[in-house]
Amino acid sequence: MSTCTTCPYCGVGCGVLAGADGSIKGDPNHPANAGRLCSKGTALGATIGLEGRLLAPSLKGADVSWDHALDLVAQKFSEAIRDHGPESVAFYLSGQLLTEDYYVANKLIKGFMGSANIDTNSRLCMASAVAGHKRAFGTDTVPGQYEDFELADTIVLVGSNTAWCHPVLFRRIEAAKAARPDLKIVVIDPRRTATCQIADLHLPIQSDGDAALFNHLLCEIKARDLINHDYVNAHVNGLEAALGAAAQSTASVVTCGLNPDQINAFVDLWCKSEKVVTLFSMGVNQSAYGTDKVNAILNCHLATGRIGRPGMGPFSMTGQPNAMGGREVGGLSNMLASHLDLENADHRAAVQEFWAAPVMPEKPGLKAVDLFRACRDGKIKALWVMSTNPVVSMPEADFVAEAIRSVPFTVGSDIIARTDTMDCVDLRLPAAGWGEKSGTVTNSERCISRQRPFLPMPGEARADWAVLAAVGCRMGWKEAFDYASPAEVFREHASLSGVSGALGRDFDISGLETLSDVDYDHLTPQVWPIPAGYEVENKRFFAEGKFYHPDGKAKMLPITPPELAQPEGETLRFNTARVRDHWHTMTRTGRAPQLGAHMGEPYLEVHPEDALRLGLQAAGLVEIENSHGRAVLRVLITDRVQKGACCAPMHWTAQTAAAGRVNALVTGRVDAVSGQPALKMAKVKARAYPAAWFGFAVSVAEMQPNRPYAALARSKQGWRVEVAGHKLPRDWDKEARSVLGVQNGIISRFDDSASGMVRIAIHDGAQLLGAFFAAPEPVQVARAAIADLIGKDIPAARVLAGVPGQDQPAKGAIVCACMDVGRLDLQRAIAAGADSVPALMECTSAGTNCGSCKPELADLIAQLDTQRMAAE
Ligand SMILES: Nc1nc2c(c(=O)[nH]1)N[C@H]1C(S)=C(S)[C@@H](COP(=O)(O)OP(=O)(O)OC[C@H]3O[C@@H](n4cnc5c(=O)[nH]c(N)nc54)[C@H](O)[C@@H]3O)O[C@H]1N2
Ligand SMILES: Nc1nc2c(c(=O)[nH]1)N[C@H]1C(S)=C(S)[C@@H](COP(=O)(O)OP(=O)(O)OC[C@H]3O[C@@H](n4cnc5c(=O)[nH]c(N)nc54)[C@H](O)[C@@H]3O)O[C@H]1N2
Ligand code: SF4
Ligand SMILES: [Mo]
Repeated sequence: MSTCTTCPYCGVGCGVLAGADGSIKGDPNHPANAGRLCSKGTALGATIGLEGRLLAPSLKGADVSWDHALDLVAQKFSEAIRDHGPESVAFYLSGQLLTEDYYVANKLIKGFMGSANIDTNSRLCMASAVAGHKRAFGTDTVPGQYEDFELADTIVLVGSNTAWCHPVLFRRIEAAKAARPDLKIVVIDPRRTATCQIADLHLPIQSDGDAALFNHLLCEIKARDLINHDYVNAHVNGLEAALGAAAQSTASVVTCGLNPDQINAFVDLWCKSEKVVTLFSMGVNQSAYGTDKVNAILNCHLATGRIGRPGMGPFSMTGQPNAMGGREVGGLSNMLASHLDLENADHRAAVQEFWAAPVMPEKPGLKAVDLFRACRDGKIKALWVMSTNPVVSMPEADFVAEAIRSVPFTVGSDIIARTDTMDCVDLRLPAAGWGEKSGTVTNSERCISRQRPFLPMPGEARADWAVLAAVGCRMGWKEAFDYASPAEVFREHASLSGVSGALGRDFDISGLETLSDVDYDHLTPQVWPIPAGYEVENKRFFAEGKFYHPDGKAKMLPITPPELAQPEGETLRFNTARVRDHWHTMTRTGRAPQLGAHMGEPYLEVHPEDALRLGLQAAGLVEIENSHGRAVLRVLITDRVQKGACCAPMHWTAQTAAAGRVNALVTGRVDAVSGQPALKMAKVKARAYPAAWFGFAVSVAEMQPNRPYAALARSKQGWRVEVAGHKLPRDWDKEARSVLGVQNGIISRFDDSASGMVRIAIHDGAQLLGAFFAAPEPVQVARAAIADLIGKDIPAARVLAGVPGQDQPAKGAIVCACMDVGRLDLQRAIAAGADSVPALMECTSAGTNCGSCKPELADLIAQLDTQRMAAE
């Protein structure tokens, strides 16, 4: 028997069928995925074990009862409000909370504590899209549906690595293109990402060149007489001002890093297809000019009336599973609830009456970057962080750690006992995780789906909504927070949305306010709006105007593109991104061996010419530094990044790497309108890290990342680590034991004088406890094969050889996480004649499960083709 639930990772929001035994399948009946899952979704079963879980409340390291913990939170927040006013308390939350959790948190702090200091990691993610939508539409509405990608003639992906970050939507686009090769795909990204594999056109734009490019497009729309005057006259203000600003900035398109042919090809494609979808994601939002970039894109769709009809429109892709739900409950410090405005007195009065709330803040609270600054300045006396890891994910991450530590009373709610953030808080509260908790999430196309439990709550873990409600009750507001179930919370949320609907807002799900508990349990995926009393046939917005500014019209904005930062002297532009198989700070994906094998280390992509200039060696180490912090990363030399730029993934933490937390170097510079930080735009100095030795080790014990360079990953039977040191140890046996965390057992050792490699195996009887390889150069051993030997009865000679047995050819780095196929396996198959993706899939089985690695398979074939051509 399996339970029908929703994936807890990205905003595609795929339906999952989960068994209590950990079996995971895509739900064929979910409209988002129709049975598909990506590598992360497929591996969910490997992440639900109890390893590392926080199982009881703990105060400064000592377990305490829930009663004590809840009383303490209620007391500390009450005292702070009494002594220092409501602005002295704050919540920092997450788009990974369920709507029910989020609703209760927002109600508690805004309506009852009287503070608007509630912000969330969505500030780092969606805030510019929200602000851009509100400026243009008068509300934060994503007009389109996923189906539009299948109906479009041109799809433009701006600042989105869809292939890795929204893989199932990418699969849908891929399938649409296979069925209809005329469907054109454009990727606008400074890097050549895996997404470019299906692109007809890749525009390697300079970072933040987007507004200039879309302004230029707007000029061309006018020049080619493509302005939809009927639509604009009836439904849009601001055309002339927007055109004027665009005309003035025509020169700036020259500096956005593209040549005229590339620009014209893009303009031709966009102009020629009425059915054009422009998807945008973090390359647009995470910028000091993010909101302007969003409006530059929306301007082009409004001017042509290409919005809200099948196959066309702007599409802001949400990142987290419930980023959209967070917007619905008004989880940000400048929102109210149900898409109502905090600064609108009528809206405030309506919500206050609905909640029977004693107080209501009239001014927006602090946005994330300012919120942590206020913590450091001593203005915040009590802080609650829930379902997010800001010590890793916020800019100026070292400062954020210090800021959290300096608040007199801090609470962290997480499923994991030790995260970089949980290490900084006073009181740790164990949360029920995915598979244990119950509620709803809303995906990028406004589809509300249920997350249903299929596992018992472990230890003393509790659902986040229940913990928040219990604190509300203990603070004296029992009537408002005495919820019996998530269904009850959901009904109240739906009912409040009816108030919002009556005030003429877009978010209305009051049709769900009368769901019984049983109906809620059986709720099938539903796209909003869902008003009470009638069916909305067309789930798209704005085809017939009806915008949410007071006059019902949309607004085009005059956009002035920024002057683009040129690299100065030794500095490189520092971009940050995601990898295919890891989720954010890896607290869950880091537990699945198959996911750690794709990209096992924190790395820096650098252009070959920069690598040469800076003396960086392939697979060597690089140290990057600026006034905020430093990191040491593996060098990955590639022309996928531009000269003068570099890029690192955001995922590594102090728990998984020695110096891989790259947000220590990201500045807290924010967009003036949205407050979203420019997470993709720091500057760093880079130099080779002078390692005296490099090592690779596998152990049955959980190792610590405690060498100058260290990156830890889960392997099937134990742990694997990449390490390096800046001084040769005097005693290699001791060093090996220390790295491996194994003090017992017998050491066997082989020193290879030719290569300078030291090889050490530790056995307990016949069982291999650990293996350690070190050399003056990055070590070359068959990592996957050696990791597979750990914990087994294996003779020392076999381990020390450092090569796989004859029955087991070396795999190389894992490309297909589902079927465990490595780069070397694939290269051998290509050499043997598999010269297309289907052929490679057929003979290696790579890509045959979730298909997330297909762009990489195509890339490998292309690389070998290029090498062959060069050789001929
Ligand atoms: N595998 C995986 N998937 C995820 C997540 C994850 O952690 N792992 N996280 C989820 C979340 S919360 C989010 S928000 C989404 C993010 O999804 P994406 O936005 O696709 O992810 P990123 O890799 O952060 O950034 C996308 C691209 O923006 C480019 N970029 C940087 N600067 C600019 C610029 O100035 N202009 C343009 N046009 N592009 C630029 C980068 O080079 C990068 O390739 O992914 C979701 N899905
Ligand atoms: N440099 C750089 N920085 C970035 C980004 C970038 O592109 N570049 N992207 C930004 C974006 S878009 C985002 S969304 C953020 C994401 O950054 P974070 O939100 O900090 O990352 P996560 O690892 O997803 O953190 C979620 C935490 O919640 C815990 N958790 C899981 N389930 C539950 C639950 O049910 N209840 C509770 N209470 N806790 C739970 C997890 O163990 C984990 O510790 O990072 C941002 N930071
Ligand atoms: S695309 Fe992958 S990570 Fe995103 S919801 Fe679907 S299965 Fe989960
Ligand atoms: Mo995000």
